[in-house]
Amino acid sequence: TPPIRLRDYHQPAWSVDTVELEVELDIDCTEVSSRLVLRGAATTPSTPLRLDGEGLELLAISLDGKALGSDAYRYDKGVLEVDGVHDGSVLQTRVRIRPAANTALEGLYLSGSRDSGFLLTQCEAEGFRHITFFPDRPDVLARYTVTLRADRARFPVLLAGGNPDGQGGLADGRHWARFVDPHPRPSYLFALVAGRLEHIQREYITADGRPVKLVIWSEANVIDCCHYALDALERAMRWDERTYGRQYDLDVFHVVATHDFNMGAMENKGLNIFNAKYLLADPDSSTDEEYRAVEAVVAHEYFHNWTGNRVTCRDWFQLSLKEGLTVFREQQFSAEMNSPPLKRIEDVSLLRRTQFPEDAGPLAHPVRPAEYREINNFYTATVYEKGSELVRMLAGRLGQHGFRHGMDLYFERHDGQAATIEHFLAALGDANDIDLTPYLAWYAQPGTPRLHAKGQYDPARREYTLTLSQQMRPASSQPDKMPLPIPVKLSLFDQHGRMLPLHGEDFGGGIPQTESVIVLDKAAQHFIFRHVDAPPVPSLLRGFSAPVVLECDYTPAELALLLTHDADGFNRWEAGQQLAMLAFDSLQGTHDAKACDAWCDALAALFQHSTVDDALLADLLTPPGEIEFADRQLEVDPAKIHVRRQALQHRLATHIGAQALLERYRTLAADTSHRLDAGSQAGRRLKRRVLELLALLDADQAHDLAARQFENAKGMTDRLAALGVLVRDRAWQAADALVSFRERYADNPLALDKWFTVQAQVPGEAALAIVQQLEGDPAFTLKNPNRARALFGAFASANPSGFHRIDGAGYRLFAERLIQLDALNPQIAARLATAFNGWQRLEPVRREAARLALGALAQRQELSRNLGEIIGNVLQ
Ligand code: HT7
Ligand code: ZN
Repeated sequence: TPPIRLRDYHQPAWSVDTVELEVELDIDCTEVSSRLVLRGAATTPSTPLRLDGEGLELLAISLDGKALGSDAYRYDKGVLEVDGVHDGSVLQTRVRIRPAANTALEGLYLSGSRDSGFLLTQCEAEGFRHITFFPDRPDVLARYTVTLRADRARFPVLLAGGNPDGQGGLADGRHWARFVDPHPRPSYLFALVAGRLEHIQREYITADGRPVKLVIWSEANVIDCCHYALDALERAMRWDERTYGRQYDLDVFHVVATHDFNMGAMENKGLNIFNAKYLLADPDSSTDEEYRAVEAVVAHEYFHNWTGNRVTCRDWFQLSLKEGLTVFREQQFSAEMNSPPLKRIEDVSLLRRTQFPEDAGPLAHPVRPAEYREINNFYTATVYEKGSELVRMLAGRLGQHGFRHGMDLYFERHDGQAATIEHFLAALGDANDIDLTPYLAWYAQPGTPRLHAKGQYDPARREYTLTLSQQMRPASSQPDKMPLPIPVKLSLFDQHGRMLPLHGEDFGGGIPQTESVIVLDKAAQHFIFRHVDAPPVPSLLRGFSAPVVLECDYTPAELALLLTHDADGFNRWEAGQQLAMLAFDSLQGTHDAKACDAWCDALAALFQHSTVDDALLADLLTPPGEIEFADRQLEVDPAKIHVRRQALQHRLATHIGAQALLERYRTLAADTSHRLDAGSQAGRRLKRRVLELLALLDADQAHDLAARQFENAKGMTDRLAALGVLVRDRAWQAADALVSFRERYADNPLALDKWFTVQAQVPGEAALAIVQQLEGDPAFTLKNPNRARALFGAFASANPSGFHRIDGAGYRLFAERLIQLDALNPQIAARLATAFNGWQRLEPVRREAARLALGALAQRQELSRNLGEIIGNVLQ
């Protein structure tokens, strides 16, 4: 089938005013009756109505009250075509669907066991067509009334999006509940849930004084783990009122946790559904990082109520309109709730680990893709994370108040509409009288731009000239790339690490500032700084002001100066990362050995005279990951990268010294409480890093400490950190620890996932046998996405030295499992398969092995459209 193209977009010929759904729920056989009131946008009434419908057993169909004969409609290849429809027509259908047989987790499906599990839906992007016939596209906005009927004993709780509108009993032990949503919405936001669930709830009063019932639902055994999410939800609601003036707009807000979910969560109107991993939190089974993730995802889904639901996307090419914007809003929120520099470090690391490699290989696509075959494959780091970076640049360009005005205008203009990225830029621009259309190029061009910076000091004129230039590697599909507007936030430092006031035409009048933003919008530009007494050290791209790769030939001493003195935590970390890159190069002989010493000396000094907080220190002591190192290599040997990165860390540990590490560990370990405040979290983060460094110097000592930490840990953060050290080092204490962890968490799927992951991440050749053994564990199943990701995602995407074995056995095993998984759940198979991205840059032996495995996969006839598209693209 040909791809779907942005340039082929046409408004729908028919839209839908109202939808009335009646759902007779049953695990094996559910019947869905629908009544659609149709609106003819078509000028020609003869245009047949075309509705999407996948795998539906059509039981009855009528138009304007008359049953249709088989000559009046056609149902073939996922489309129902109906003749004789006119403006105001009423189409009624009744279909049968089979939730228990649905392993793809798209449409209506069963979570958990037949006896005790519950029914739920997932409709984004195109799941509604698996439930009933409908124009299943985001630009058809309709008002929904949903009536659910089911056996009361088996399905005591019945939920759908919108406000409750009655409930009651029926004959034969059945009952019903009705929900009405006053807000027109696209079909992808439809949701229902039915089963035995417990809840916690609280009343929330909006800024306007309206009461809203907030309810979180889960299976009974984990309902006590939902309190943190409820608190986070309330924080997010207040924040959106305060920051964007946005209030919640229904009487109830339901949130449901499931262990069977393809993604993180889903923002269905009034009925959010969450992967349990991002909703449940308790100290015994969740790490500090997971607590932060729960807060972030709860906020993200809530923020969608305005950026996504009230203003939705015209078509799926505009996906970043809601996702990039909502990720940005979540990043702002999380930074405010926690620590801005730590949040920025976390987000930029994620971008570099996931989006940069995506943008550098055959899966690269613009933030607004031009075409796709399977939209589910485009929920990518580029659409989400790079999309958020683009919004960040726009927000930076407009300033806090300008951005708020722009957002106000965007909501004012497009509330209740399906909008495009052009609409968004126009609203932001119009509210500020600024033309933002040059930023459209960022949405259209794939690839990470390179920003080259070169400084020159003229002592006679006391001038420093910074020359910035941008390059894009031309991708075959887009040979003529436009220069992009690249905002570069910068400061200058003197040799003592003091910030200099910025003088010059480019830096405004008035009192000189020490930080400024210049915008490079040509291929190259010079910027002149005046009254500079000595050669300065520029701190560029502060706060990561644009999603680019900075190329600047800093000396190790200059980077060490920034690492030691920059007052901004993010930039301090960034200088350390750049210096670690040079240090890494020095270990492979491609850079001056001084870099390694400079990195180690600067960090050892910071370690001793701790002038930064513990969490930032932990991040400073962590070099870039193996994937980031690989991203800079022309030819990648993952085993060598692993060994060199270990050697780099060994050097660092040696510089700090075993004694200093041990002492710091003991000091940090003296706090045995498990509180969630920032200070306690920071302490645990540093303790883990110190233990990891110590393990490189004195393995016996570190393993003893780790074993003790594992036994005495009060919470999951310490327990998992200790287990990680033991398992990765293959310490003799690891076996007992694994058994004890396995027993302790036998009934806790989220904790068991961590048990699988920690073992799948054992570096090097040993990983494959471990993964094979874990596949045989009774708790392993490919049917559960979290479990499949915990084992195979961790192995293939997060363990480069384990997956990329030189004999290709990692690729072969993984490819076989992808085939099995594809038959069950194509979305998850396709997502996991992206682990093959970048295979073309592997050294020749591994490259050939990967090519063979991928070639064999591509030959398979039975591949889903999801997996087929990823394999086809990766092979390009
Ligand atoms: N908007 C949600 C996307 C989503 C999804 C997409 C495809 C398949 C399954 C899915 N589950 C959720 C998630 C979000 O970004 O908030
Ligand atoms: Zn989202």
